[in-house]
Amino acid sequence: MKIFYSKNHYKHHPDFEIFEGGIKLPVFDSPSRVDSIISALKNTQWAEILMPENLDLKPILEVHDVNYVTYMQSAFNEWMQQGGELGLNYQSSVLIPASFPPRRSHKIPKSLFGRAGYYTIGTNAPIVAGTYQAAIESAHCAVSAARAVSDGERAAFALCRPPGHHAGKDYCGGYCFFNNAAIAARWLSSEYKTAILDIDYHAGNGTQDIFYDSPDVLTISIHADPINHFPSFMGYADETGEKAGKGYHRNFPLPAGTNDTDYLNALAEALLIIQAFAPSVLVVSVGMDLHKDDPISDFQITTNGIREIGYYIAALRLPVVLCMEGGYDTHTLGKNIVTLLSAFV
Ligand code: OKP
Ligand code: ZN
Repeated sequence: MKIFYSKNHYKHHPDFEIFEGGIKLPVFDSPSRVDSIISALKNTQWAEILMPENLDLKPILEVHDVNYVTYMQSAFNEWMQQGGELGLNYQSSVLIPASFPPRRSHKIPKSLFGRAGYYTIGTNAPIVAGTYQAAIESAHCAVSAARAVSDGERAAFALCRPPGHHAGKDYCGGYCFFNNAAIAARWLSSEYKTAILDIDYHAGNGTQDIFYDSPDVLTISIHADPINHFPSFMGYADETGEKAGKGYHRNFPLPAGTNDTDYLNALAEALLIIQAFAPSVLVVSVGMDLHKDDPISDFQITTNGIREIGYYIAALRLPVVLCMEGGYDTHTLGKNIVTLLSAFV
């Protein structure tokens, strides 16, 4: 199986993020997550590890607002120009906004932190010097995997970091900057009927938002009930799309303690909806934070459950583009990814 990954993900390495209560914690989305996955993949007979194509901004601008992309490109350097006066250091500085727009406000202020607040949904998307480059190449991994599948591969894996499914057309949040899976799906959808299935533990609010009024791409997310978990404001069962997109989005919020059987029941229902839509290609947002050992999650899913999830999805017999999202237990992450991907080998 073709695996696309860029070493430049290392350039996105903020030292901390800010949790509820103002608690400053080391980032969960650490570069070592990718090390865990790469070393497990290297121990298989089937992983062919490749660099992403350089596709510049074109496929990204099919999903993201140009002013948001420009903001992402210049934000850190602008912060250094301002922060430099405060004696901050280029290597250790982090851009995190502290003011967010009131609902329905569409004024985009000129100031850096006005824009930062406008383009960010929370404190969990810290921007450092290498974030933009890492995020661009992460999106290129997704499009490269989409192209491999379009060229006839049964499945391809985009080892995206930073992840993408919380990023909307014009916002970052929840460790995500560009929505890799949405970019891959948009790229595919010009030629193929495309569906997205998001199995990350967190609701894929960005993906939901991007395709919410569109019937072209069916989007389904199975996740922890947002009543208790990030992203809090989206991911509820009654959100099913709007306008022409009505009926083309579905959420499956699941309770704390969800086990293999509970999860597979929800997945089976989701897969029936996908079959009824009859896509010719499937994009999967793969978050391994649904595993029982994940440090920020409360599902009880085992590695065997993950193997079953792979079999269930593979049984659709559709070409599949898998994009990495979350998963923060570096001890089990590599093994779980290899277990999931094995279903498509
Ligand atoms: C990104 B992905 C918990 C705050 C956690 C950020 C979670 C981002 C998850 N109190 N906030 O979907 O794995
Ligand atoms: Zn997640």
